[in-house]
Amino acid sequence: MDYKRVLTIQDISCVGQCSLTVALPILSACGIETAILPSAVLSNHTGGFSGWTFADLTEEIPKIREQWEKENLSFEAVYTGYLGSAKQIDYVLDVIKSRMNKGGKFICDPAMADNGKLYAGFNDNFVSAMKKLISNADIILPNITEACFLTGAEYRESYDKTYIDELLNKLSETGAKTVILTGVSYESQSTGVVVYENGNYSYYKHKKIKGGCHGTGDVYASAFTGALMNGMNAYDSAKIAADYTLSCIEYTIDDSSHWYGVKFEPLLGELIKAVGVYD
Ligand code: PXL
Repeated sequence: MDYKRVLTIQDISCVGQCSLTVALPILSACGIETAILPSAVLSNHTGGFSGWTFADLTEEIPKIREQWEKENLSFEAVYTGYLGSAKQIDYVLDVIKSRMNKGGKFICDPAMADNGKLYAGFNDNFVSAMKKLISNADIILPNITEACFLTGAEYRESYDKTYIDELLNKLSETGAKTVILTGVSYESQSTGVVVYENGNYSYYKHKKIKGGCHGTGDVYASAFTGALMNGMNAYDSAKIAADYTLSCIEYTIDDSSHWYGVKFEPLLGELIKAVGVYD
């Protein structure tokens, strides 16, 4: 397996097991050199805590890009997650255009919403900027809420295959080449991911655990990127990421004191094995 350098652009939530504190260890465990570009620094994430500090790093991004240009530092893939401002999105696109190797993959997790609502601090302006970002992506990993904001589709708690197919068609029209739609559940005991690529849909269904955990979208996108960078195709990467995320939720769900994230670290060995880092 080649040794690859990936850049991930998302926030540092100092506490809370999301974004860079999840992406960096997961990608490293997958044997990938991981460079980071923090979009913002928060004391903790915004999902469930009563408050947080927020230092926006938007204006650092062009300076960092210019310095990387001087050093001729480039990346085999760029994986973006939670971004700090709408303005930042143009800067992120400049980084990708300038620093991603030819033939590299841009993987975009449009992390901005869940359960029918935008995360605190995001607005329509941010959604418009995110639409522009996904139109440049090779692979996008929205959940259903994000898919609705990105396409203007109505958000529904319960739905059928026709609704999901229409959502996927609309998402593919945005310009992203491959769509991985997460959290697609047609029955109460199961959930899964739909992989849409070259006009074909594949559904990977797995057990559903009652009560969600925070940060699982970031665990999922990071494990997906790790598997993909190890040469797996999109469907196998989506499946490995789903199995790993499910294990993390099962390992955490009974510990009510751990409501803010999943205990993904003790299960990294499982992911390393599935991805075949040592094969
Ligand atoms: O997990 C997504 C995420 C990332 N970063 C911050 C967040 C959230 C979700 O709420 O608040 C700061």
